[in-house]
This record gives sequence, C-alpha cells and structure tokens, in this order.
Amino acid sequence: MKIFEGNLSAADKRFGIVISRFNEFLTKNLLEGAIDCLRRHGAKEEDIDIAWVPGAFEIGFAARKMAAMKKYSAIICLGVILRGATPHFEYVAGQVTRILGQINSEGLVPVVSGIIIADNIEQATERAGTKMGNKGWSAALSAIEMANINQILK
Ligand code: INI
Repeated sequence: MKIFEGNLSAADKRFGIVISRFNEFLTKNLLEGAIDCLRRHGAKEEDIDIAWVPGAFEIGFAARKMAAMKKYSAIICLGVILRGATPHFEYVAGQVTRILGQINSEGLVPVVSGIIIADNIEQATERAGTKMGNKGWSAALSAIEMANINQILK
C-alpha cells in the first residue's frame, strides 16, 4: 500500500492570492488570515503575490491567469458572496465555483476556495475571523497541503 499525503510546510513555495473588493470589509479579514497562515507555515513574504478583482464573478479570470503563469505552487481565492433580493447571488456563486473547479480539473496548479457564500452578513462575519474561524486562514492551509501533494503526485 502506498499513501500519498501533502505536508503542511509552505517553505520554498510560491502562492498567488486572488481577492475580491466586493464586501471588502470582510474580504480584507480573509486576506489577513491567509497571509498569517502562509507565513506561520514557512512562506516568505516575497513569495506571496496578491491580485485584486472587483467581485467574486471576476475571481475565476484572475485565478486562471495566475495558473497560466506557472509560477505558483497553489492559488488561493478569497471573496464573500452574500444572498440579496435577486437571484444574482446564485449566478455569481455558481460561476466562480465552476471556473475554480475547471482550473483544478486541468491538474496543473491547485486552486483553493476561501470564498464565503452566505445567506446574510452575520453568517459571513462568523466565517471571516470571528466565532466560526477565518475561511482565508483555512483556505491557505488547504493550499499548502495541495501544493505539497502536487509535488508528490508527479
Ligand atoms: N460580488 C461579490 O463578490 N459578492 C456578492 O455578494 C456579489 N453580489 O451579490 O452581487 C457580487 N456581485 C458583483 C459581481 O461579482 C461582479 O463583480 C459584477 O457583477 C461585475 O461583473
């Protein structure tokens, strides 16, 4: 039996972060959490690049571009999508999730989602650095593990 398992070292790895400005009062907490996690697992600040996009709908575009650069060990996507009065929310959430899944299915660069999809601000706030943790931090941890398993599964 052979078991493949990525470790949690971010040393000598490069990370791309895509973050949306929409709901920035929450997304900036996700960014802080992600950077904190990467640093505490050994990533150097100069090995972290950040691309800002207007909203979650645009995250997929920038993530795809970063994947094509072939420079990053993993890409971390951060955003907050909140249910509103119209079905717009469903389309934005569906679109970004589908594109991130497509990038992953290409099998070149792992992409992780630190995108909060919530019914209201309270739910989102709980996941952006308060009582339910910080989805940016946990997404960064997943990115580190995926970066390492990607190195193993060559
Ligand atoms: N973008 C978000 O990041 N979160 C949202 O909750 C959201 N809602 O609900 O409207 C949102 N919309 C903007 C969208 O992502 C695009 O930036 C915009 O439509 C321009 O393409």
